[in-house]
Amino acid sequence: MANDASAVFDTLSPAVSNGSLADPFTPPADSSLWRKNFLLGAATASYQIEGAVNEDGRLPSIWDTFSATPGKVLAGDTGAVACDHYHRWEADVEMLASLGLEGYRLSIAWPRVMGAAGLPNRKGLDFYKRLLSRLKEKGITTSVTLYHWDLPQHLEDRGGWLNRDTAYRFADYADLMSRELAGTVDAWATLNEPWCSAYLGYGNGHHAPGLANDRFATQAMHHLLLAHGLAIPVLRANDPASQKGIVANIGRGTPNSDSAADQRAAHLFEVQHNAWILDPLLKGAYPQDLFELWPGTEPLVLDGDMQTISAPLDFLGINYYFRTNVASDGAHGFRDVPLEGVERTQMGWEVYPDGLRDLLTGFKRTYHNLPPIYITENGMASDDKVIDGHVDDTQRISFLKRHLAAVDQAIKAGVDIRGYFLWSLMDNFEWAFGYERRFGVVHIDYSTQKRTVKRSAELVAKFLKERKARV
Ligand code: IFM
Repeated sequence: MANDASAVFDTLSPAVSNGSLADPFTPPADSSLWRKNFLLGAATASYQIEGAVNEDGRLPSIWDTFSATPGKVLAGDTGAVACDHYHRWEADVEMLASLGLEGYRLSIAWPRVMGAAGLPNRKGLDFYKRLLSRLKEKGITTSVTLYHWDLPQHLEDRGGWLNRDTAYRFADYADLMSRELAGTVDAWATLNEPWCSAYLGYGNGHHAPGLANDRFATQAMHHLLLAHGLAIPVLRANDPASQKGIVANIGRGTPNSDSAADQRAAHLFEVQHNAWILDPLLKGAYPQDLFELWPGTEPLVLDGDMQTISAPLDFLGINYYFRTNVASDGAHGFRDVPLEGVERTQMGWEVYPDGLRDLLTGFKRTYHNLPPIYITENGMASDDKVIDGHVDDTQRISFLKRHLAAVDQAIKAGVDIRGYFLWSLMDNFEWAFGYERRFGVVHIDYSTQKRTVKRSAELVAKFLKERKARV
């Protein structure tokens, strides 16, 4: 974890490094965040930052196809260039290290590293080998996600996640990656946010591949979770020293009133967002309430699948962003009732740190085998502008402080939380919202690719430097 402390601050503004700027970020003295073994890092994902979609033998992914389809992505943006990280990775690693960030969560683009016949694409693999080796040289803990939504298009052409065979192809991919990259990866996550892949990709069509059918969503989810379960033993065999887990996005649903119907609606919201993924992983069964919400959508499950899916995990990655206030829809489900007068981000998402604490403590009560947790994503989008060379992202600073306080509260309530990754290291391609929504702690000028460290990143760096200096 040992970044060279002297490197920290190299990129920081004098107001921060000489202490003349008021510090609205640093956690209070009794916060668990001061523990040196609490990992603090940043996250990105391949399609959102790499660009270079046609280089070195990379094959098309479902997001190349989807973003090239008119009307699917705001302003017609695509990931073709993104942050040009494929070419600028060395400078980006320097930036990460100069901020003192201790961990980096990245994802591998499956279509960059594996051909349609399952053979390795050496040039693509070499990119990740160089990147991961450099991160290790810098003392940065590496957390690698195998699937952050960029499914090879040739697999989608054969049914994608609706085809059970895709789960076996994923296990082959996990096998190749863990044989090639063993020793440079501290933690492997199989999937990022299967809820988004299954529901947004196959249930409402807002994400690639753009299909919209609840029955498709539950079957795609089953195959995604099966892919995860098949990959875990492969990763264990090939890279025994690393941690293995999965990353789930979770949502807080609160009832609009005390009525039994609204309470039930909030329960169903959380079943659909959380238990749909966590129950199969941690209890080996789908929550039956899900099929009350979506009658007749039970996936086809073969003998042994649920045991495969519920193989023990070394960690669970949790991504949290906001809560949703809901009421009964008068039938089987819930409807959103947006609250007035609450703080929101550029995405329109409500800022609600208590939701993170409440969900984490709730999971500890619900799942007796809850693995150690990493917050693998948390952050917010704001319409950040560079003014006189600086980005004053005051809302983000406050957002991060409050969510880290919620993490501290959950730790103090007994939840085993080992680390936190900011989403995101840099502004990037925000899926259906293109480049308009800026989640980074580093600003990207997409016309020049200039990186500007935002105030939030400076304050995180300042805290990390102080923590490191403590005896
Ligand atoms: O940008 C995404 C990321 O790819 C997955 N989790 C949510 C982020 C913000 O929407």
